[in-house]
Amino acid sequence: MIKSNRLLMLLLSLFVSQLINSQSNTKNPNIVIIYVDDLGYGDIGVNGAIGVKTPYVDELAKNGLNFSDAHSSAATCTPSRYSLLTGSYAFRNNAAILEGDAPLIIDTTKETLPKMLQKAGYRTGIVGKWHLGLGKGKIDWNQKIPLGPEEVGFDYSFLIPATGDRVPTVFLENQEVVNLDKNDPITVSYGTRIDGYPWGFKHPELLKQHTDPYHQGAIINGISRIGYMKGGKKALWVDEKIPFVLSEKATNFIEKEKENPFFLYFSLHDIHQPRIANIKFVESSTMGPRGDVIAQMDWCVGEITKALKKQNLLKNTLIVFTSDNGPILDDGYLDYARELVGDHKPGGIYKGAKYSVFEAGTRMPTILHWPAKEEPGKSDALLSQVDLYASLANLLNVKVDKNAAPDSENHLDAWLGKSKKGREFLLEEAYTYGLRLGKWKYIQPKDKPIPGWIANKFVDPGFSAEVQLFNLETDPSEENNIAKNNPKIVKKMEHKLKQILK
Ligand code: NG6
Ligand code: CA
Repeated sequence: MIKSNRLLMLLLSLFVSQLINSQSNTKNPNIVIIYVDDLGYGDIGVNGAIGVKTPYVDELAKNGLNFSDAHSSAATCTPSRYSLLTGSYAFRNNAAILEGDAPLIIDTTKETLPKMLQKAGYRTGIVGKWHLGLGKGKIDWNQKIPLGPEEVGFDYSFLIPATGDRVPTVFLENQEVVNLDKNDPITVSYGTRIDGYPWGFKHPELLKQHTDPYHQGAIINGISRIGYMKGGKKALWVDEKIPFVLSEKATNFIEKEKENPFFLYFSLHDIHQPRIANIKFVESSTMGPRGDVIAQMDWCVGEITKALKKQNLLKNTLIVFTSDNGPILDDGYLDYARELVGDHKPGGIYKGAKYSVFEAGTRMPTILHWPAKEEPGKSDALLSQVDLYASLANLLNVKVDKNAAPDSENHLDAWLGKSKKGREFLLEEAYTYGLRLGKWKYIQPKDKPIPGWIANKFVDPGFSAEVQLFNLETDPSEENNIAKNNPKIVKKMEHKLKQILK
């Protein structure tokens, strides 16, 4: 009797655990976007990286889908992030690289990607780089900042406000400076020089890394930044610890929200300058600082996958791993990165880099990992990050608000590997426009000079006074301009671009 009772209990508990399992498989997935800063197509192991190993990212690719023709919407940060979160092209809002005290550029009356996910019952959080502006005008860093991630749709935020090379170099948690001492208030200025932290051009002896004329403002932690700053001494971040702080905040969020479907936008800063790897990663690549911070970024990715595994959530979490713009080599700071030594190609076989309208400017390393619903493999579907909004809304059966996401197309089947067909046309925003139509790549002519500050020896912005057309099937590195031989295609692309920009 006792024995049969036990058997019954055992069967019952098996049945219940089956039920729970099957429920967790049908439940809406958690969504994690790991957004890396300035990581190039060729900078990860699975895409041919030579100078650095990225085992955690490679593991995601092995068990997920690795895309070879997926794009950020622009070749710089703010525009790409703007498009990702609003489903709208950056040119519609003149979104361009912002200074550290710029106002919020997202319209808070409109639906955004995180707001759409909140509608679907998600808890939403951002940890890491923001760079979309804050507040309405002059920011008082000593109060809660009135406009930011919360008004854009994030329930929780822990931010690097702009970039590592811009002041203020402090974290914000839910729009308040972390560790602010009221007796040492923060002032930030991007115009007038203010006394406070010494200035780079006056005190080169205080610098760990020498730099160009544009990064000569406040020296903090031995690095002179863009902009001037005073106060907030206890709140200053330590660059070398950023990856640990961010990974901890991100894994805490996962732990806290494990019972809900959650959306985590984990926005890393590592590859962006200043690159100052933690000692744990120094010399972990053969490429100097730029390779070391790629290894550091990979470690952060591992922290996320481990945290999801620990909570038994990895299987039903949809992870998108990608980057905001192409690879940047030495840009400002003389960090003596050796990224071009040996065969490592930051942009893979593609031409250009960050800022460039050539393919490497926007063709991003992109992996989608969702073991519960997706077969591992590779895809060459033409996709843009601007489409994640509509595609995720489709996945969750949420209606996108009619005033929102005007440029976002639903390509869920392509993102999940069920179809090889992505976009017909794809816009690439840089200092001019690029347009893709299948194998064709059109570049709008532009005869303006290159902005002074990007005219360094590593940046080829890719525009010229002549119209350019490339056949990427036979010429993936955009070497032979065949516009003259293909007037019909050029016309078609010109026409389409005009239509988009109208
Ligand atoms: C540029 C900065 C560069 C970097 C970039 C933003 C100069 C010379 N260069 O203005 O250091 O901060 O802005 O990069 O000032 S992004 O990835 O956030 O777009
Ligand atoms: Ca970037």
